[in-house]
Amino acid sequence: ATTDRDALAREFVQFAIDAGVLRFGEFKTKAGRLSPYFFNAGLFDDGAKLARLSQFYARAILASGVEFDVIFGPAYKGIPLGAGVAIELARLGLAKPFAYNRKEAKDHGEGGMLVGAPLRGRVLIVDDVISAGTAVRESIALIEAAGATPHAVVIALDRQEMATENGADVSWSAVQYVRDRLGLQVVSIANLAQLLQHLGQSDIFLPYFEAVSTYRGRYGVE
Ligand code: OMP
Repeated sequence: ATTDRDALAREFVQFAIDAGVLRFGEFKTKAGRLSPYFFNAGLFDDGAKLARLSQFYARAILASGVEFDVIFGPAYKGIPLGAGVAIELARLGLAKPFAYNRKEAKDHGEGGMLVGAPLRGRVLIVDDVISAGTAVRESIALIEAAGATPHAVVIALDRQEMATENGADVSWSAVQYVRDRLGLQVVSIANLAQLLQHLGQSDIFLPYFEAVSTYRGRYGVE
């Protein structure tokens, strides 16, 4: 059955295609796989696209019912994302403190690696894609070092593909690892299944649908 979440996901997929952020072709992923699609959040590169992107994140967060006390945007890509999401959530009546980190320690002024609201309570991490899970693990360490609780992660796209360990494919995805082993709630605006659902809906997407289905058969989980 198609749910509201599926409808939101498909609306998002179409937006990402229109914005040129979700592309089809041949791309090498971080894990070294040849992927027929790639999602590059860095290409949400004007005010209108950033505003809409933030709205999708905010709607997915509200629909998930996830509870949290602070929004954390990890450097670099998470900083504009976290700011946009904080603005949009406030607009929707859920104003929350917002923090981000800098990658380089400062040798003057306020010092420290964290900027914005103090990290305390349950922290919601805002990121673009979880691929190998490296970035999320770094955020978790930062949050714990600050004495707060890494509680949830929100991402734009869950690729739902096998993680790798020491170069070998494993049967679970990095998102499943973060959820099941690290114990964080993971909210995604869209996942691979929903991307395929959307591609399967229109003849113009047929070649992409087939290429992405084949990829999912080879590397997909669930
Ligand atoms: P982790 O930090 O290991 O989870 O990987 C996140 C990275 O995956 C991003 O920073 C990108 O370099 C990469 N990525 C995408 O952004 N979009 C994709 O569709 C696929 C990847 C990827 O390389 O797997």
